[in-house]
Amino acid sequence: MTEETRKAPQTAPYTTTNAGIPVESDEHSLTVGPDGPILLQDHYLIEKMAQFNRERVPERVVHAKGSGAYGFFEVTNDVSQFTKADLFQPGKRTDMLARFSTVAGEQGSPDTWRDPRGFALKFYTEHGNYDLVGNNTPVFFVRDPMKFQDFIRSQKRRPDSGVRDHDMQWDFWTLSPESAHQVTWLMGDRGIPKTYRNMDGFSSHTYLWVNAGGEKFWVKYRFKTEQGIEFLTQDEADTLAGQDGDVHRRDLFDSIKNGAHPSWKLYVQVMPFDEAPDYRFNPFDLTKVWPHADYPEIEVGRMTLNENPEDFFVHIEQASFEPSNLVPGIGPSPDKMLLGRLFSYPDTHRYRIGPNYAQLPPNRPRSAVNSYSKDGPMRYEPSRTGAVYAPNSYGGPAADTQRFGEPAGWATAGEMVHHAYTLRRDDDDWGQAGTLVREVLDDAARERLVSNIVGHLSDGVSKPVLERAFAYWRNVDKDLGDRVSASFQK
Ligand code: HDE
Repeated sequence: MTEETRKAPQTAPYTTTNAGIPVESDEHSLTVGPDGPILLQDHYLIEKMAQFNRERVPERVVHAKGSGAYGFFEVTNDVSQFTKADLFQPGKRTDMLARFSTVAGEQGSPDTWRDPRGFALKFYTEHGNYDLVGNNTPVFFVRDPMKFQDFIRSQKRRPDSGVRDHDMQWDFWTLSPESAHQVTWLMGDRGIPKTYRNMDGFSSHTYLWVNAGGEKFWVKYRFKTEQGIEFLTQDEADTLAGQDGDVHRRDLFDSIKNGAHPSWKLYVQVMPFDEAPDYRFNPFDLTKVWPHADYPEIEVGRMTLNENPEDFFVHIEQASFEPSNLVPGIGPSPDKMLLGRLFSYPDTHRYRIGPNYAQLPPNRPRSAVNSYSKDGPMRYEPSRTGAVYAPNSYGGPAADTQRFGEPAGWATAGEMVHHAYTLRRDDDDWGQAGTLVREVLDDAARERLVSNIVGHLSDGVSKPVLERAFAYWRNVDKDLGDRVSASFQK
């Protein structure tokens, strides 16, 4: 006999198993007598334990801690002369999903650690999902995907003690001078935004845009926060890390719940296709920006986040962003990092979520899917094609290059080499970082930069690495390096 100790309120639904069968008890397992052994036939108990053991999927190998919301993107300026992508056509409004994140921390890590922030967007366009998976900084630490794995390991935990280690971080950075521009951003005020709502988002990479006439342009995107840029000092961030590790997650959720819908204006810098070969910086090098004096910002539209996820795991943890999701009118550039990412993201999703991840609610396109993919673990949608092979004579889908054109690409030729980019006139690793320090930061921001660097370097960095760090900062800016070094002579 089973016994219910608490009666369900009349309005509440009755509990069922995963198969919808009414259960006999929410609180007591099925036993032989009140004290007796548990029976294997208590299927509901076993289902509960087994389900619990499988509640987690692997966390993202980077960007594990994040928050997200749904919203929409609306076009406010006519950029159809540059791209035919449907989401950027005049008058268009497109539903979307955004996820913001820190990079190096795990799922439970504090939101206020110094780190770049991910700025991942998925637009549900008429021609499938367009994903723009950027950061809150316009540049990155390395420029070749070969170094990404090493870079991330230097930022994560040591294999022996399992703790993070500033010596590893500075060792890698100072041996990789291309990191200087991004590390300058990171050590400055933008390294800890006040909330996810108070930061800008960048494509970081250069992308290719193609208009209806087939003309090509190179573009960089920037989403400017309409809440204003605000940041936390190191002390404020450290205090918050102890008090409320989820402060940014809470802020985003509560703002949207309370009707304060955060928004960002999108601008692009557009470079005519033929200007790339002679531009003074390599326009595809992810450690460089295009100065606004060379390529001014052009308004495109506004994104607004107005809907919290109904279930965090379903909609945010399982959200799968991939730079390979490019729609007609948008293509990749020769940026080596971007090309590496085209492979890496769908690969991680197949491992982390499963091969049918694209069918889950946050990832499911809102336009028709007529692919020839079929079956596999946890398949949810039936195969949509009448015929399961192509070509076929039974009316199955057929690729339509007449309508959508050839893939957006560029011509290329040359020997196969393992080599760095060819240097341009103004290409060096320190120049743009130095300009940021001297021309963008004011005195107070420079002071905080010095103090943040010194604080970071004071935490377990070995003598030889420390010496290299002084040289690194002197290369960025002589005065800055001298000030950092002087703090250690006191
Ligand atoms: Fe990522 N990155 N990344 N990344 N990245 C991932 O994908 C990777 C890079 C960025 O909210 C992973 O789904 C490689 C640059 C964001 O779900 C993984 C390279 C930029 C997010 C991966 C890069 C980013 C990720 C981990 C060098 C800014 C979170 C889990 C070639 C422009 C997306 C996952 C979200 C996540 C690989 C470099 C941004 C492992 C190989 C540059 C915002 O696939």
